[in-house]
Amino acid sequence: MRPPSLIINSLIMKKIEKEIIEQKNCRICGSSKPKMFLSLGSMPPPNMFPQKEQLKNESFYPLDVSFCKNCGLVQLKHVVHPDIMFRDYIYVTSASQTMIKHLANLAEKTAKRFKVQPNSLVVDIGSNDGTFLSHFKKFKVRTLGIDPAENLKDVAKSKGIENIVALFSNRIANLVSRKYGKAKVITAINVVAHAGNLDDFFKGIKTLLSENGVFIAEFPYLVDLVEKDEFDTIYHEHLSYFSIKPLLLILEKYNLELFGVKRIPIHGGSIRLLIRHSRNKQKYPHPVKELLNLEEKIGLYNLDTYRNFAERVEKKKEDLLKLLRSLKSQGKKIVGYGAAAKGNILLNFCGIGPETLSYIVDSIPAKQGKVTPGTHIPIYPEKKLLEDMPEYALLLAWNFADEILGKNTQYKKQGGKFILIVPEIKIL
Ligand code: DWN
Repeated sequence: MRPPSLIINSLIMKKIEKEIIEQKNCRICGSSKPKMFLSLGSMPPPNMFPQKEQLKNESFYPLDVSFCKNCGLVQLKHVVHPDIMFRDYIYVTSASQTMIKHLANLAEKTAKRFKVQPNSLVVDIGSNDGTFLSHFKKFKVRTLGIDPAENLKDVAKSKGIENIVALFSNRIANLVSRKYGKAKVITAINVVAHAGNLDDFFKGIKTLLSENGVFIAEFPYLVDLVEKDEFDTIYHEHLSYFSIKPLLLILEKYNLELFGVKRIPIHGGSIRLLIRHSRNKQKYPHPVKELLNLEEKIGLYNLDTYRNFAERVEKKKEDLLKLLRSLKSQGKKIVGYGAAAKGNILLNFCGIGPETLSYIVDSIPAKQGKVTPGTHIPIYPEKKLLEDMPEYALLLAWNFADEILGKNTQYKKQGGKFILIVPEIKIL
């Protein structure tokens, strides 16, 4: 029998029949016709920074968001083929000290709380560059990454982490459990929202998770998205925008239970879920009930909430463009800080190009020297900010505001000002 990695790669290498499909039914409850409440327009996937020769033929895909009245799931209306978005992936988990510290802390807490033993198997789905799993090495566990990005396999390997190049699925879960055994810990940090087939994903968790194992998932929380108008976190990679209620439906379907949940500040506000094989039909723990009540209270199961959100998004766009136009009319120079995926959503949705932002500075070498998808704003290393001293820097990577403002005190001392957009537009 061919080793799993060869079979797995053939899964990835199959030809892309259709670049984009319409998600007609709800991806959790299957009820037809989720209601569209916001369109951000058509734009390239926000992590696809074009090479020079691609500038004239970038692919633009619609970014329309719908709400399922039946189960409450907020989801994209269209699904871009995962191979287009993830096979050559420019985002790396190690792009910020904030994220590195966050993951180191999570690894430490997980290893201690769930008493992982030497030789226990820890699997990270969406393992990216291996940053997270590398923090488990000191616990002498066996680690395995699963990630569709071919370009990141060697980066992970340089950290001593083996990545299987594949999208997680029940088939991959079977291959892994046959070759490596069941997992004591499975993690998925900013991954579940990206899963094209949630049934197949959770079937895979059920297959791979050992009897007393734990599945730890983290992803942006819909409460934060709606309460802080974080519309730029809506992008082609994020197919689902979760509240707890619809998630419980799919967990119960696969006899999995949510035994712990916690709100955390990372990425503009996320939740961390502790999931295991159902032990008894126990009712939900108190923190789960608290969040269900909160979701009900702020109207997350009601279409009007999203219609009001959409109105606020349009208003934020108008207000930002008015501010930028006024600064430009005063002859001010404005640049962007952080060529983040969310920043590319904002720029494309607002039609902001090099006529407004002269350039964007970013710490990731792979992004420097490129231009932003769809808007073609040139990207430079961060040091250009102090060299050039533009009057204003639009903070596109607002989720790392503390870290970025902290490292740019000299720019502010010399009179530079940051423009923030989340939770509201303000100049610092
Ligand atoms: O789900 C996802 C979220 C979690 O992260 C991924 N699918 C994609 C990614 O979105 P993103 O591109 O918005 O991620 P970041 O890490 O929020 O982007 C931050 C950008 O800012 C990076 O390009 C790096 C840059 N940066 C910088 O230039 N200087 C970041 C920091 C902290 C800095 O000091």
